[in-house]
Amino acid sequence: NKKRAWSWPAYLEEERAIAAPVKLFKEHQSFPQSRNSFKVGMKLEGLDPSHPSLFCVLTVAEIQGYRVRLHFDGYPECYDFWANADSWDMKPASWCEKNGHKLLLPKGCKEGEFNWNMYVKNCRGQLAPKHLFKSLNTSVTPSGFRAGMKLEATDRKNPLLICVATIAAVVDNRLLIHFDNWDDTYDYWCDASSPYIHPVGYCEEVKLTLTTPADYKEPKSFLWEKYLEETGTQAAPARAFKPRPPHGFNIGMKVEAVDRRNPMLIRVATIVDTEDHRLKIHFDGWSSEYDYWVETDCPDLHPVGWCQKTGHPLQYPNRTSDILTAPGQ
Ligand code: MLY
Repeated sequence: NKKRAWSWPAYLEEERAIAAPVKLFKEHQSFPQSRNSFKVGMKLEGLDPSHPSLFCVLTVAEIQGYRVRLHFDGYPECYDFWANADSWDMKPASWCEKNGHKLLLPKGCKEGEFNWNMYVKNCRGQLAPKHLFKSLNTSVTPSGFRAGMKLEATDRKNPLLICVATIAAVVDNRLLIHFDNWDDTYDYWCDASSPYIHPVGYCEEVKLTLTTPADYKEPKSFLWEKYLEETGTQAAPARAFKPRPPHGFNIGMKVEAVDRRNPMLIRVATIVDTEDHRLKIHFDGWSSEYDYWVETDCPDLHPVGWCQKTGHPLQYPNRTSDILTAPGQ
């Protein structure tokens, strides 16, 4: 019963598989240039992944290689989530105030009375120093998108709907998409290359149904020209949209991917299906009931070798002889 240490090269050979080429990954998925210098206890501002229009007060609760577990101050641990240290969604203290975004305060703090310096002093915490935020130093090319402009966007929570939408905010090269007359729970951030945003007139051109704003008086007779006039707004210019080239990932390629059911784990995985902008991930040695679809630019997807390079544990495949299936299968 000789056991050799598991290794990617041996595994790829054994499986006669190839690693997904590094050039197919976005910079934020690929090997980082710097170390993760966040420390447990550091406080910051960041997006709530399940309500991305909201910035919240967060504390680093755990470090694992290049990843951090973030905790919402004043809320139960069950809301904690993992992010990469270079995530754009993490900002230093007072970033919201400087950039005109609302900050959701820790539970119990009163609006207008919150002050970062007092707050960290009172809870004997520390602010995460500015230089740790890689996302602050990204160079940005002007895009032509401005807050308030209208467009047609897929509702990511109801992906069959393409709807009348507004750019609620522009920060760096990111756009906050909001759906007209709906609350902000459907909002999401994307960039100019997102496949989920289109210029005004797109649905008409490709003969799809455009979902009009909630409570729009006569949805059947919706006309963009009229709506823009009624709302005193402008359409986002078509030239600002920069469609993505095809992704290049193929079925059978191996990757390292975060386990959605236990997001602290990264596992050996295989691409088992592809769409224009999504990949189906299978965890090697596990039942396909755990397969899931991810966006090709998802920050939880990494090239082979990422865990080793960043000092994160990698979950090796189960041996095929003990494939785990759910009871009843
Ligand atoms: N069934 C959902 C659909 C909401 C769609 C919201 N989009 C258009 C922003 C509901 O009625 O709640």
